[in-house]
Formats: sequence, structure tokens, C-alpha cells
Amino acid sequence: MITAAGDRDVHFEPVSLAARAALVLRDNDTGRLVTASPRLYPHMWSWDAAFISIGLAHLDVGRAAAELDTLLAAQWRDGMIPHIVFTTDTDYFPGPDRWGTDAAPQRPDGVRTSGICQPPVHAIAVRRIVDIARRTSRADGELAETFAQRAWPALYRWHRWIVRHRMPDASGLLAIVHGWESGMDNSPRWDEPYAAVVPGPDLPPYVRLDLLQVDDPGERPSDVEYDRYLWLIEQMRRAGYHPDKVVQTSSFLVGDVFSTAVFALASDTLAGLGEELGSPHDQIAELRTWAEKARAAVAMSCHPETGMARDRDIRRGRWLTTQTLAGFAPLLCGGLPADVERQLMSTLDGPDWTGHPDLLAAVPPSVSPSSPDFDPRLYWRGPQWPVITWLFGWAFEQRDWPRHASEFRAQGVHLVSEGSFGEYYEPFTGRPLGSTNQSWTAAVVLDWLCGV
Ligand code: 9WN
Repeated sequence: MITAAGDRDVHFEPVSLAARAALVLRDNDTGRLVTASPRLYPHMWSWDAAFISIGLAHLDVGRAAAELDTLLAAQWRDGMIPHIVFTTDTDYFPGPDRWGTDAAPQRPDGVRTSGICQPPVHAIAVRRIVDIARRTSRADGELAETFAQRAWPALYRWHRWIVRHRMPDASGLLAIVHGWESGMDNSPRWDEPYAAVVPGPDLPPYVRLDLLQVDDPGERPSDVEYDRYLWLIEQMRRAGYHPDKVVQTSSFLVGDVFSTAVFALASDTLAGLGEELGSPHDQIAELRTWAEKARAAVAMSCHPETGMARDRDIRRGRWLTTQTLAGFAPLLCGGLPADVERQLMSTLDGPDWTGHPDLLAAVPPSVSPSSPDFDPRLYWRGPQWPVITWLFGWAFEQRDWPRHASEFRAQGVHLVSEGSFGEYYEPFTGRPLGSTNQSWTAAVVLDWLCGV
């Protein structure tokens, strides 16, 4: 087991850093899946699994494919990919009994899952696995292509589920029914819509387990926030996890601009893969149309003065204007006029964001240090997340911005070079926070170091 360093005087050179990253993935591997982290998250998370599979592809393409096969085996019959696939570990709350998804008719047999989803990054992972494998050897390339053939229809059904069940209003944004669906749980993006979530007196009691796993409870969401998180689950249970009923009844319904941009990028990526693999033409054409609509929705959301993309509180019909990294969503998927896009990129490079003079590494913090909402230690309210840096870097490569892509890679490696693979990092000191030996951090580090 890799022991946490957490000490900025320690610095690992690329070869030893890559070796440590590989060990993290090995240590967190249960054989069937790689847990998101050893103690805090002892299960499989949907978007974590996608990033983890990219790291695994550098070690063993068959193992990378198996990781996504495990996730896809938990896909619900209607197409939803659930946000957690549970192992038998009981140290995480809320576990499968609290979710109560065993009663949902669409859930697959033989596996226990949560009842919500996470950002649809999976097609990006399949693309990356195929690209890595083709470069490794002909045999690996063929293995990855066979896997991509098998995953493609499931991913198409996943994207179709999103279009059918999660694009409920004229904004065209991908709607989420829980902050956890955004993957950015307690981001200030959700403060306003969460303020309107009032837990009922019949919220069943519960005990949090996450606080036992971190050094400082101040790095995790508060109890008030957890009550709301749990209340939304209660509402979904009562709606029987029927997707349309959940959208009708959830007291949290928000158009998530970041997930919408990911959806646009991933739909185009899946369409491109489908063209290579000979997938059905009509389904490829649908994916292109969905990508185009999602891109337009992201562009439409942009604030007329700042140019930053905005989420939308669909319940209350209001734009949400917090200064978070989700504002840069259009840079992931395109769709803005060239001059507006250039302006947005220079905001990202500027002193409120990656150009802030006090940052240890020039990668985007989750919230601008100049914003009143910024908290350097608190989860999605300020810290830097290597995995998000990877996602922007990969998108920048696709968009033919190699300079930005390689700067993000170099700065990302600088951030994590103390070698403990933090879940997130304090932006000024570079101190790793939350969990250590976090699998997706190790995975993106491997891709940064081995992938070019
Ligand atoms: C709730 C596993 C997950 C990530 C999320 C991150 C965090 C869970 C939690 O951990 O969320 O889903 O219990 O805090 O916010 O992005 O997928 O790493």
C-alpha cells in the first residue's frame, strides 16, 4: 500500500510517480472493479470508472476493458448508468439499502446500485482506451476495438436515455435531480437550488460515515447539506425511481451546463467511434444531432457580459451565476463565435483563474479565488481536482489547442508530484485533501506521464 506523503518537500520524478500511480490502481483493485479510493469510497463510481479505465489501459488493455464491462453490466434496463455500483463493503453511507433501488423495476439483476447518474464521460474513455491500445501493439489495438464494438450499443442507449429523460425544458440543458449527479456535490453552483430543498420531518435518521475518513471535517459537506442530499434520495425512492416521475417530483431540478458540455463532447466522440466501427448510420446521425443541440444549449446559457456559461434552476426558471469552473464548459464542446471563445479562454488564463499569482500549479481551481464563494480547502468550493484538469486538457487536444493541453498536463503533474494522489488539492499550498490514493487521480497521472 502506498503511504500518503502529503509533504510538498517531497517530489517524485516521472518514472517513480508513474510507478506509484500504477500501484494505487493495483491496490484499489478488488478483481472485479477498482474502487474509487481505498477507505472513503470503497465502491465503483460511474465517472471515476471511466477515468480509471484510461489509467488501466496503460497497464493492461484487457483490464481496462473489464472495468467498463463491470460498469456496463450495472446499466439499468432503461439505459441509465448508475452513479455507484456497490461492492459488499459496508463502510460507505448511503449504501444500497438506503437507496432502496432493489425495488426499482428497471435495475439489472445480480448487482446493487444507487439510483442516480453522473456526467457521461464514458465514450471519451472508450476513445482513449482504443487510442492507447493501438499505439501499444496490434494485438492490444484489436482487443480494444473488440471491446469498443461491445460497449458502443450500451453507450448509445445511455445517451438516448439522457435525451429522453433528462432534457425536460426549452433550455436544452441536461437536467440533474441531485447535486451528486453533477459529480461536483457541494459546488456553489447548487447553493440556490439546494436552499429550496426542505427536508421533511419524516426524513429517516442516518449516521454519516464519510467524516470518519478525512483528517478535517471542514473538507467535506456540512450536515445541513447532507440532510438535503438524503431528502432528495427519499423523494426518488417514493417516486419508485421512475425516471419521468423523478423529474416531475424532485425538489431539485437543475440544468447542468458542465454535464451538458460533456454530453456534447461525448456524443460526438461516440459518433466518431461508431463511424470507425461501422455502427448503425441512423444512430450515429442521432448522436451528431444530440451533440449539436447540446452545444447550442451550452452556448445559449452564456452570460451576455462575462461570457461564462450558466446553470439553470429549472424549478424556478432562473439562471445561476456563480463563478465556478463550469463557466468554461463551452471550451469543452465548442459552439461559441470565435471571438467570444477567445475571450473565454483568456478569462481562464487570467488572474482570476489559472493565472492567479498565488496558485502553486496553473490549473483551474473549482471556484475562482476572487469569488466570495471560494474556500481553498472545501471540496468543490475552491480546491483543484486533477481529473477535471485532465478532462479540459483532453478536450483542448481534440479542439486542436496543443499548447493549452500540454500546459495543463505539465502543471497537473506538478500539482500531484508529491505522490499521495489526493482527491483534490489546496490551490495555494498544493496540500492533498479529502482521500489519498484516489484512483482517478492516479489514473489521470498515468495518462499524463505515459500517454503522449
Ligand atoms: C458522492 C467518488 C465520488 C466522485 C464525486 C465526488 C465524490 C461522492 C461523495 O466522490 O462524491 O457521489 O460521497 O462525496 O464529489 O465526483 O465521483 O470519487
